[in-house]
Amino acid sequence: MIRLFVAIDLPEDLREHLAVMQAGLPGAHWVDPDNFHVTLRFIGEVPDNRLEDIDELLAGITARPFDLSLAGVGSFARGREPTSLWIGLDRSEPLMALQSRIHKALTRAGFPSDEKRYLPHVTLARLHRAPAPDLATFIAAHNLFRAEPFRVDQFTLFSSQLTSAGSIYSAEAEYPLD
Ligand code: 2AM
Repeated sequence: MIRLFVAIDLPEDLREHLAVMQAGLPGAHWVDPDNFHVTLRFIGEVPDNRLEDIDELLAGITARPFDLSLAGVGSFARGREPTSLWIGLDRSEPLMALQSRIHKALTRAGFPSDEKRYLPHVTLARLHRAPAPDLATFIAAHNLFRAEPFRVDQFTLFSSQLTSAGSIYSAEAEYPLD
């Protein structure tokens, strides 16, 4: 089996920009900047022999390149327990259209996903018992964060290996937009 997801990679200068923010929050397990990405669609565990079908399906998706801007900070929680800290993105119609096309194609091909509303983000940290006041302070301090727009001219199929040292992501294939 292979664990897969589809995502947009970030340029190196933006990774460095985000890495500077990774400090000053107790309970934060900071994501390795090499692993920063905007997930478009989580696929999950599939038999290795489905990789080719998924590759073909993704290669058939067409879209024009577009610009994206990272802006704002937020957190996800399970119940009252915060689980992750993320950087948000400005609303982008081309991003939502690309996500929807990929999501529908995969669902039609028999790769289901959770039905949660798509909220694009870049995960900065996983949280384990981060004290609520510290999290609120971090979010307030970084809430006005805004980066220069970057050009999205491809998307990527990643595999994810779960190890005791964390997830290792590898690019399996890249799909240019043009
Ligand atoms: P996250 O960063 O918000 O946790 C690889 O796991 C990528 O797929 C992560 O970016 C993760 O988002 C995303 N993802 C989306 N749904 C997921 C799920 N049900 N399980 C694991 N990862 C998921």
